[in-house]
Amino acid sequence: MKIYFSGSIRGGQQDAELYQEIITDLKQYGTVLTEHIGNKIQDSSLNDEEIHNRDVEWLEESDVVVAEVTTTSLGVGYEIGRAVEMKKPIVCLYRTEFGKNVSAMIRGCAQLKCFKYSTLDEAKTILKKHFNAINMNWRDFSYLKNGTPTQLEAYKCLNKLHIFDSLHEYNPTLTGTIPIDIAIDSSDLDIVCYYMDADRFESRVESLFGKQKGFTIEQKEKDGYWVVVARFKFQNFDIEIYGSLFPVISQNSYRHMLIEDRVLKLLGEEFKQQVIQLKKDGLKTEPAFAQLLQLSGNPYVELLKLELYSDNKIKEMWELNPNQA
Ligand code: 6IA
Repeated sequence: MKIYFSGSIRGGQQDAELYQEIITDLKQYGTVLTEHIGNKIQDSSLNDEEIHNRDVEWLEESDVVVAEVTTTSLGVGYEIGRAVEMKKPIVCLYRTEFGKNVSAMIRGCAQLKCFKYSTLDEAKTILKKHFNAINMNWRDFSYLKNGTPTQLEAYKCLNKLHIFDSLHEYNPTLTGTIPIDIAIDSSDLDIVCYYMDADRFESRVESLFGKQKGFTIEQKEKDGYWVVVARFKFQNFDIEIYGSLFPVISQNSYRHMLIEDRVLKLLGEEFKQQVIQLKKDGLKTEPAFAQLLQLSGNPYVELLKLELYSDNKIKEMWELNPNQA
C-alpha cells in the first residue's frame, strides 16, 4: 500500500517532528511516498513546478492520503482537493488546542474522514482503526483469482464483462458475500459505484450492459438520496450495479462488508459456518450477523456500530451467545 502523507511546509514547519512520528507509525501499513515532510525542509534542488508535478504524480500513485491539517497550508489544502477529485480515501488529522478551527471546506467534505486528536497515541489509534479497515484493497478484484471455486467463477464472470475497466471512473467495488466467502447459491454479485451525475452514470451502465439478460435499471430514492440500481444476469450470476453520490468507502454495503470481514476473521470458522447456516435458512447477511452477536434493533444500523468496537468487545459478544459450542 502506498501512502501519501501531507503536512505543511511553507505554511509553517512547527509540527515537522510530529509529522515525523506519524510517518514512522504509517510505515507499518505501507510505503510512505512523502517521507521528507517529516524533516524540516530548508532547501530543494527542484523548482516549484518540478515539486508540484512530482507530488501530483505521487498523489496519483497513492492508495490512501493522510493529511495533518492543524497548520493551515495552501499546499496541503490543494493536495486534499486534488485527492478528492482522484477519489482517494483521505484521512485528515487535526488538533484544536491552539483555538484555531479547521476550514469548513475540509471538515465539511463528506469524502474526507476528519479526526480530532490531542496526543500522538490518539493519532496512532485512529490510524490503526482506519488502516485495519482499508488495508485490504477491495477495489482490486484480482484477489478472487486465488480464492474458492465460487470466487474464481465470479472473477471470470467479472473479467468477461469488463465491468471494472469500463466503469473505472466510478470506482467500482465488489461488495456482498462473495468477497468474504460466506456466499450461498442465491448470492449475487454486488458492484457499488460512486458517481457525480446520476443521469450520466445511468446511461453509461445502460449502454454497456443494456443488452444483457433481464436487464433493468432505475433511479430511486434511498434514505433521502438518489441512487441508481441496475440488474441483469450473466453466466450463473445475478449482477447488481449500485451507484450513489457517496464515495464507496462511505456506502453501507461496503462498510457492512468490511465489518463482516473483520468479525469473520476474529471469530473463526464456527462463527462463519453459523452465519452460512442462518443464510441458508433464509436470513439475510446482516440479520444473521446481528442474531449471532445478539444485537437488538435494526441489524443494518447496529452492525455499523461495530466499526468502533474493540476486538475484545466483539469476541465477548460472541462468547455470550449460548449457541456457541
Ligand atoms: O503550502 P505548503 O508548502 O505548506 O504545502 C505543503 C504540501 O505541499 C506538502 O504536503 C507537500 O506534499 C507539498 N510541498 C510543498 N512544498 C514542497 C517541497 N518543497 N517539497 C516537497 N513537497 C512540497 C518546498 C521547498 C522549500 C521549503 C524550499
